[in-house]
Amino acid sequence: MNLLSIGGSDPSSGAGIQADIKTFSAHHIYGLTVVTAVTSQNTSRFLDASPVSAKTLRSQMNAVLSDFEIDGIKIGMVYASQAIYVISDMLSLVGDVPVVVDPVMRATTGGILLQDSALDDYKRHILPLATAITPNLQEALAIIGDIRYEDAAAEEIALKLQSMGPDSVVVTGITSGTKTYDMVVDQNRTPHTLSGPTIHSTSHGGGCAFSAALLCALARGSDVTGAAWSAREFVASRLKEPTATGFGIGIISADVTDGDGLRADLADAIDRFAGIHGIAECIPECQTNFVYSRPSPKTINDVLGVSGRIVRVGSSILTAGSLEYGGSKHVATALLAVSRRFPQVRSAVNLRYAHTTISKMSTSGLNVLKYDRSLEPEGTKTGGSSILWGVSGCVQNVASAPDVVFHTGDHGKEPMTILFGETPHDVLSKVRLMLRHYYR
Ligand code: PXL
Repeated sequence: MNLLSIGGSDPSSGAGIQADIKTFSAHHIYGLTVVTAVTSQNTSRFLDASPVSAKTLRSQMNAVLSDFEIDGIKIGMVYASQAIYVISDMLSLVGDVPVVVDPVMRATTGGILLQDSALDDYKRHILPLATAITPNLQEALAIIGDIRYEDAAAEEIALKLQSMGPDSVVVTGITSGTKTYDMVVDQNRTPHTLSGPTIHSTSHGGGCAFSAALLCALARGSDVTGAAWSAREFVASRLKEPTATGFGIGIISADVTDGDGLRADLADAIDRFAGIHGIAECIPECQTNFVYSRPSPKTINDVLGVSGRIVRVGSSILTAGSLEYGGSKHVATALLAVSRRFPQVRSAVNLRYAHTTISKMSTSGLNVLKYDRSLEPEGTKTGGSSILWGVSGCVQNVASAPDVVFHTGDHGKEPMTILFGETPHDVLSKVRLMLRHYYR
């Protein structure tokens, strides 16, 4: 997957296109950059901003658009009207991909990121390009430019902003007493309040990382509310330990391993999973989850999974929700059952059952196990732990870890196949093997 960041260069790498590349990398996504302006700044001071010429901007856009398939675009600092004209003109050449607009106007250290004289052009040409716009409250009010909104509720502000062109709006960092929350208005004009612990930080780059992380999640198929949750979580985890590299304010962490690294690995595997030709055929009616556990998981809260599901939409698939510990119940429970006996097994995905595929998988050397749901004692059925009963029973007396566990259903119960592996990429290789059989 390739994402393009169009914005200003920050030589301290705290904000701007450098921050975006770091965020894309942390999500295991390749980042392309087109520079609109070169700023001179460090962690204490903002010294200068110089726009690149329209010709250079256009030629950078041509260079990337003619060579790469772009899966999403972020527009950050544009600075001047001439850049606005080039960007809106060139984006008409890009297909239907998510566009996140971060309407940055002033740097944390004081510099101008959007000239006042460019604001009208910005409203006219940039706002309508946005799948989502991510202002803070001050930026939202500056765009609306109507003093009657200054005391309005965040929801009203977000709705007014939406009426100015973007499909959806995420107003960030709204404070209310001791709480900070974000206000999302989705494309159906439905408001959602995202609240959580206040992040106390003066670090540089939090806003850039938020909008870039939002784009990562949108490009991976999340809806705007799910994407905003995952961007919040990403920024919160990065701000806990900002990097202090200069004498001034801290810079949001550049650690690309994302803490334990599980999230990035699983997200990358889900991306690749979605790209497997014909995979939509393998999504069961109850939909799919793809999970990855911490070492020695005790409960489903040690297992990372998609908080919604991976769902089939026509001939493609979509990740509905974000990656969360405890995000999966059923597939995570199956994984826990296997991991108790074979702790090296830490990842799993459930797929539609197909008889011929299963028999071919066992003949191609995979360890395929079966359980019979109709033999399940009454107690576990009502207790909701059928899967625990079935999978635990299967692995109890086998010598090696299963690659596949399946059952052929029961009255009103859909048959199911679960593929297991040590890592999400190990599971993926088994999915690919299964797909080869599926279509033969
Ligand atoms: O964080 C907003 C931002 C975006 N882009 C550039 C910046 C800043 C803030 O300093 O310098 C280039």
